[in-house]
Amino acid sequence: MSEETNGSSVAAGISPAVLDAPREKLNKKAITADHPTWCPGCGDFAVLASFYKVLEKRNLDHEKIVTLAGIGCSSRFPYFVNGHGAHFIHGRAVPLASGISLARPDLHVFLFGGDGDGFSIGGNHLDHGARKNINMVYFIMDNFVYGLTKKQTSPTSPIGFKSKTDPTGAIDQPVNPMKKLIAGGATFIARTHATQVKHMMDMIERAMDHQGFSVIECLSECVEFFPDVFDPADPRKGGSFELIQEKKWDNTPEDELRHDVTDELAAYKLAQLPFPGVFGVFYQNDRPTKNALEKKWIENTRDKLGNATDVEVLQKTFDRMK
Ligand SMILES: Cc1ncc(C[n+]2csc(CCOP(=O)(O)OP(=O)(O)O)c2C)c(N)n1
Ligand code: SF4
Ligand SMILES: [Mg+2]
Repeated sequence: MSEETNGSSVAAGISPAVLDAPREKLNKKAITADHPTWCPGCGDFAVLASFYKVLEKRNLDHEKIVTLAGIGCSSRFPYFVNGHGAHFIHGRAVPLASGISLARPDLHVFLFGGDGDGFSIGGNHLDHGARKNINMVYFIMDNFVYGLTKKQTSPTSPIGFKSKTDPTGAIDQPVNPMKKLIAGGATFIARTHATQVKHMMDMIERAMDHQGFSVIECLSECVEFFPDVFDPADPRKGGSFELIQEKKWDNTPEDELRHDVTDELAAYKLAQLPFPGVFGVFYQNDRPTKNALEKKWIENTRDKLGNATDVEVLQKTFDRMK
């Protein structure tokens, strides 16, 4: 167990003997909460199933799992996971998750939401979470529509999409999620499809293993208000699920053509491809997280103040303001 884990557990009044006792392997029954209330056939079911599978596979400590969300059909996610969680204000899940991640680095912070939540009302928060590189996994279930509020144009709706807000068809240029995330400074950026469970699981695991602001855009169909829109990337519906071929660094001529995930410009080029585009990891970068930088800054400050406690550091800061 890490020092951080011990520290927060002691603060929470839990004896280390209890935490170090052998525990049962995490299973689906333990992490399943309420019965999902999505429409039958909604893509979000497969995302939840993949998430359960990853939690089971990775056998995370149950009390370390936190799922957070804004508002939307997709944002109901935390209701269905038995763990710490919150269904927060529309578009404001990134700031909530940021505070939790910075204050409790021992927790696994997972954020779920929709295209409206992430790219419209929460678009600005997304950019700042990304540039600060705050450690979390943010899974965006993109259905190209506002589902919960019954079919308004979303920031990812294609031009021409007829909705309650655009009865004659959308006229605004949609957001390109991959370009927005690369430009924003996210350090792990991937794209997947809700019909491809193995691929979704792989992307979630890689995002979890990355230290920093990890975002996955998942095309997840709203069968009610924008059916069949993702069929062009679903092989069972005649489409093609084209994977990014990542460099293997094996010095072969084929490798020259493969994608270097650390190459920002190459990631932009992939993001330019016409719909349905390609799937996999677009970009990954090992820039220091705000969690690590802030921890160092706090330690230095404490050191300068003669190993002061948190309360003493705070008091001295207030004293300086007088
Ligand atoms: C501050 C605020 N503005 C607007 C709303 C209304 N509202 C709720 S969910 C939503 C959009 C949901 O779309 P999305 O995030 O794409 O999620 P989906 O339902 O499609 O999964 C809106 C506009 C709200 N609840 N709070
Ligand atoms: S309205 Fe659409 S996004 Fe919402 S639960 Fe139904 S199918 Fe899913
Ligand atoms: Mg949506």
